[in-house]
Amino acid sequence: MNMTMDEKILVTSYNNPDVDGTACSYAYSEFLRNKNINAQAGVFGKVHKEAQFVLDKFNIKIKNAEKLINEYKKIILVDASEILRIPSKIKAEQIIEIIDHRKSEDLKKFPGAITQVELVGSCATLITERFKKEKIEISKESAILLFSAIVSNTLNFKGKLTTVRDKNMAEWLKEKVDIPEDYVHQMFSHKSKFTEPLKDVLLSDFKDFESTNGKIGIAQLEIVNVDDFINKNLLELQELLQKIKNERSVQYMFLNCIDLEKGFNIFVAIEKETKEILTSTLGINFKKNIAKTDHHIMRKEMVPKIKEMIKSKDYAFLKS
Ligand SMILES: [Mn+2]
Repeated sequence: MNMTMDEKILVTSYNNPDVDGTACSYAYSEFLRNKNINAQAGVFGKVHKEAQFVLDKFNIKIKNAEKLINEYKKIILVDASEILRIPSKIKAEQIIEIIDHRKSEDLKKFPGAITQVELVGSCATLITERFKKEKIEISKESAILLFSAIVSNTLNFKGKLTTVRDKNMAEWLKEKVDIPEDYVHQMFSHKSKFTEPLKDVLLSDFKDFESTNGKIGIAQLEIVNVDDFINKNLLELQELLQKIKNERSVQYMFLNCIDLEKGFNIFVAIEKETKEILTSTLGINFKKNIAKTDHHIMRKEMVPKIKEMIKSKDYAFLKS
């Protein structure tokens, strides 16, 4: 890649990035500056609660990309590669590089970008590997952000998408910065305390996906004490799922609640078809509107499987 000091480059992620998107933007821009490239990190929208926790706790500042975007012609996307989800102020032609850890069918839509997409647990792992490989000194701020991102994205290494590379890079980062004893518990507990209305909580990590039979809408929560949370809020959660389903014109709507400290998820779904699809895709059993797993499963793991299941059901329907 031909990047010189006088070309300003913005490193950013999706709107309202999680701790991975935030950490990668921050750290990768630092990595590039260390290589004499004029890169700046910026975030669009509001960072996730967990990311805000890390920023506040370690007094780290990251700029608002809305205010910067007009100054930049060249953009690097980290932890992001789906064209529909990139901030609207960015044009695909502006993207010169993409680093992500999820399969993307959109890479060809960024003709000017060099890309690294590798299916590790966290994009922060790919960024950390670059620091290590090129022996570039890492700041404490970048180290704690990247460490937090790896822990968060891999569900503290319990998630199925965790790889040895994630573990190795987290270990490497740990040597670079003093991490408080119960830091992970603090971070997870913080993201489990809600002060905003429950609807905002659900929408803060809601994503929809196209399927062959309408949109799949998945709200995901990663918190501690999931059982308690569901017991206390079930009625309201069901109402809100229905509401969001209508507002967002979603065909299949459900909530995936991941317990960060125990090894299970609880799903909440309100109608029959969605429950059937989840049951046949994931082998879970619903009692009324609730199903519990015996392991963690994250949205990004289940989406391709659910899409396939919906497709095969369409096919069966067409045949009959
Ligand atoms: Mn990520």
